Amino acid sequence: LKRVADDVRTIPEEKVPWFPRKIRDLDKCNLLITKYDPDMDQDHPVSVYLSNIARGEPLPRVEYTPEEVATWREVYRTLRTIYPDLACRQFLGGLQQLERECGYGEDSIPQLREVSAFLREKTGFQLRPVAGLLSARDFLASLAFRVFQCTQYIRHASAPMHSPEPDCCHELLGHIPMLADKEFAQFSQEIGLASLGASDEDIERLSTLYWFTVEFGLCKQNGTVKAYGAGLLSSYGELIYALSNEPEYKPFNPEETAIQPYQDQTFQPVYFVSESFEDAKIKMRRYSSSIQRPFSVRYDPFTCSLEVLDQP
Ligand code: NLE
Ligand code: FE2
Repeated sequence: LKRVADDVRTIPEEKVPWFPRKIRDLDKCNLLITKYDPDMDQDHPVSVYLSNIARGEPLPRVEYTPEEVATWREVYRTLRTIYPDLACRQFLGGLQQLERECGYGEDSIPQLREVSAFLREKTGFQLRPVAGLLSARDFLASLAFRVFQCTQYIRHASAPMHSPEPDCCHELLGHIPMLADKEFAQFSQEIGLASLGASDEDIERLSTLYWFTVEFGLCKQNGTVKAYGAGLLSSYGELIYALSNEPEYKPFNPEETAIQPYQDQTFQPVYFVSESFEDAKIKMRRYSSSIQRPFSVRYDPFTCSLEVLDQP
């Protein structure tokens, strides 16, 4: 009996993948899986724009070219006209605040530094720049600390209406307005907390859930279906398509959604619809607590660090 008790009280370290315990540990969560290699392309802005939380470096400012600002303008203008009909209430509220308080508009690309300061006041989320698509494990881990890793470069001018990879239009228009909502911020952090130290299989399922909610989620509001997923809210082409009745729709149900195959090269063939935000949060919470880990975590907002508790 004693041996059993000892066994369950110690985390078997070698079986649990490493995970960050303090916000500064996120400097080690930088595994890129993007095709883009900063060392190969010295002209690309991101090679100089990375910063480091541990050293407390301020978020780097980017000098965008007139062509880049023109791309932003086109993306902003076209999306702005369809948001009132197609975006969820929380998104519209966040975007209005950003326009009023954070200089959002079609004339200039907002800088991460200002946007991060804005978000910190709204929900405690902060931004950090990243050079491309991160590994799911590293990306999700940062959410546990209310840190959102953001690209700063912009999509190619030839394809403003859809980009297969994240860029600043996607982050600034798709994600940021949602992250200004308290309930959604909580939802995002909880996915992050569930991912810490999880097995590769569980990371795969959580990132699929993230994909079909935070990136491509739809939800019902006052009897109509609206978009809340950032991948939709930053793509004029896919936002219209996703709400056109053409694709397949399934009710959001974590057990089923977590194993739905997906691709990131073109529009999704299927979208998951939540009854409401509240409903998505409750279901996701139930799912997360069913994930088996030999410990539990609690986030301490005062120290921005985790308390790791052995299961009693
Ligand atoms: N398809 C999105 C866009 O065009 O903004 C980007 C998705 C990134 C996951
Ligand atoms: Fe995204």
